[in-house]
Amino acid sequence: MATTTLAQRYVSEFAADVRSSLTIPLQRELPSKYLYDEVGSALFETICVLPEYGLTRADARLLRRYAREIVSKLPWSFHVAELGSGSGKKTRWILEALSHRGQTYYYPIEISPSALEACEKELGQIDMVSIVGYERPYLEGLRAVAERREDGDHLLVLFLGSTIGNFDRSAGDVFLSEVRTILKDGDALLLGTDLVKDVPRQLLAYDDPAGVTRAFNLNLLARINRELGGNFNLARFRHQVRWNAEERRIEMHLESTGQQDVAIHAAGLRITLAAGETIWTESSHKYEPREVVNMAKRTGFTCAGQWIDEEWPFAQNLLLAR
Ligand code: AVI
Repeated sequence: MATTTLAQRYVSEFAADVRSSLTIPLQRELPSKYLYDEVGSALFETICVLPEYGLTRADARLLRRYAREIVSKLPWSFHVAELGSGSGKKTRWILEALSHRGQTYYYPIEISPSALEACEKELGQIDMVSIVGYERPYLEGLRAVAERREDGDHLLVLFLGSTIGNFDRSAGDVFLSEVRTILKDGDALLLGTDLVKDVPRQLLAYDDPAGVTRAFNLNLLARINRELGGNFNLARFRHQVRWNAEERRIEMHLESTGQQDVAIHAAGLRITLAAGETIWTESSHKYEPREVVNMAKRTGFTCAGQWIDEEWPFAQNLLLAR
């Protein structure tokens, strides 16, 4: 009997997700997690250095300036688990601040092996810090980290870069509650959240003049062509960015510039897009500082501190598991 390899299972999961999301009535969608193949991840790294996208710099600035103060709110020594570490650059400040208290274990949790490797290279040299990477999805990795700890060890979970904003608000609550069930009383979560700011500035951050975010968005169609045998004609799609005031979120769409047929072989799918119809590819929710305090309460945490960047409204929120 033929066995299914991991790679085959992954392709069929991707194909099934593409099929179900592209056939949603009224508004077609594609899941934003598929934006991050090797090309998409490289484009995202470039987005992070764009002058119009201040989010990543604000996140890093806060950690550089306040890591010691943040860590001073934690009563004992902590091991650190990071959900989606990326290259790990921003994490240095927190690890350095914690390592003054003694040996610190750092567990980056990442599905991308190349990001894990980059992270180990970047942070491997810090005195008193030992790194053990987990190539797993966030919650699965966090469970594995929590299981290996000894009685009396405390965990600080990092969820930086406002990745929480890519979840719908209700899914964000579910995710934080799940993190909370894995943690013990006295553990902590440092959560980065991008804050609501003036609309033109927010729109420009997702529709930069150099077209990097446009390429990031279109790469999702290119990826479907490459991996699932799709025939999207990228020249017939426009990158569209909207501010949804009611939901307080940026939405990225791909707009079909004319009526067109698309076939995706591995998904067994044929669709016709109307002129002006869009495929919704990502949401990026923005928060009010107070809202994060309430979100913490609803999901089993207490907000022990909030640090806000002046240049680009963004908050680091220290949440204690109570
Ligand atoms: C990863 N995430 C927090 C980014 C954001 O701002 O929502 C992804 C991104 N999409 C377009 N530009 C950046």
